[in-house]
Formats: sequence, C-alpha cells, structure tokens
Amino acid sequence: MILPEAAGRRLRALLPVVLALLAVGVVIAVVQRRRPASAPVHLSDLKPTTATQGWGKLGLDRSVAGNPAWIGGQRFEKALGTHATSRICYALEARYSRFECAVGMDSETIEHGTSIAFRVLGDERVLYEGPVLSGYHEPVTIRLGIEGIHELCLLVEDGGDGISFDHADWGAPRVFE
Ligand SMILES: [Ca+2]
Repeated sequence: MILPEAAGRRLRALLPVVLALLAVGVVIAVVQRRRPASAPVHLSDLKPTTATQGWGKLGLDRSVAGNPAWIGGQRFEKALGTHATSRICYALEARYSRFECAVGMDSETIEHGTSIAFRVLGDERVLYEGPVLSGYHEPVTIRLGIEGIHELCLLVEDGGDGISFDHADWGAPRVFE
C-alpha cells in the first residue's frame, strides 16, 4: 500500500513528464493548424494539351506581346498571356479540387477600347462564364471547384467586337489538390 506522502512524491515526480507531453501536444496542434491545405500548381508551369489563339504565341508568365503581365493596377508574376479567340486546355486527370485565378485585359492594349470575355470549361461543361470586359478594370477573381475534372479549358472570346487588340491575361492561374 502506498502512503499518501509517497503517492504525492510520485505524482510530483511525474508532473514534468505530464507537462512535457502536454507541451508537445500543443506544438503539434499549432503546426497542423498552420500547415497550408496544399501548395498551388501554376498552369503556366504545365504543358497545355491545346493552345490556340487568334494572334501571336501563348505568353508564359508574360503578356501575349512578351511584356510583364498587368491587369489594372496589378502585376502577375505567374500568368498566361493570350489573345482572343483562345482555347488553352490542360489534362488534370481529376487530381485537383480547386482552380483559382484573376482575369482581365492586359494593360498594354486597354487604350484601344476593345472587349473580351472569359470562360472556363471542365470536361466541356461551362464552369464559369464571365461578363464582357473592356477598358481599364481591376482583375476579376475566379474560384471554382474542379473535383473529378479531367480536362480544364480556359477560353477567351472576342466580346462581340472582333479580336483586334484583344490581349487577355489569366493572372496566376493555379490548381490545388
Ligand atoms: Ca474584342
């Protein structure tokens, strides 16, 4: 039989161990809470399966004219710079759950007063159909669920006024697991 005094000594001896275990638990909980859900994969780092456009060549992290990509007052280090009418597709094979980007006319041609419109297709189904954009505007954010999507296609249309000067940017187009 353990006397109360001996039991107290034993408990006091165990106290540092208990406190250490609690501290480890708190640290693990904090680290798990701070860990990001998943790192983004930038589409400008992937090879598209299709890349067609009405003028020029697809700009990777650049505008279609080869300049840094700017939409309104925002510079995009990662971007796809293209030109209406455009269709850029990626084989994602259902590996990702979210797509995010910001779109708009590249600042290099806004003074020409032309219009464009953005669309996103997932396995040929319309996931996003944006308004017609023209002139100076801030980036328009797109956030979509793409769970189960095998092929993601980014489309730029001419906005109804032809394709002249339709320099279109997909700002930081990225997918997440
Ligand atoms: Ca146009």
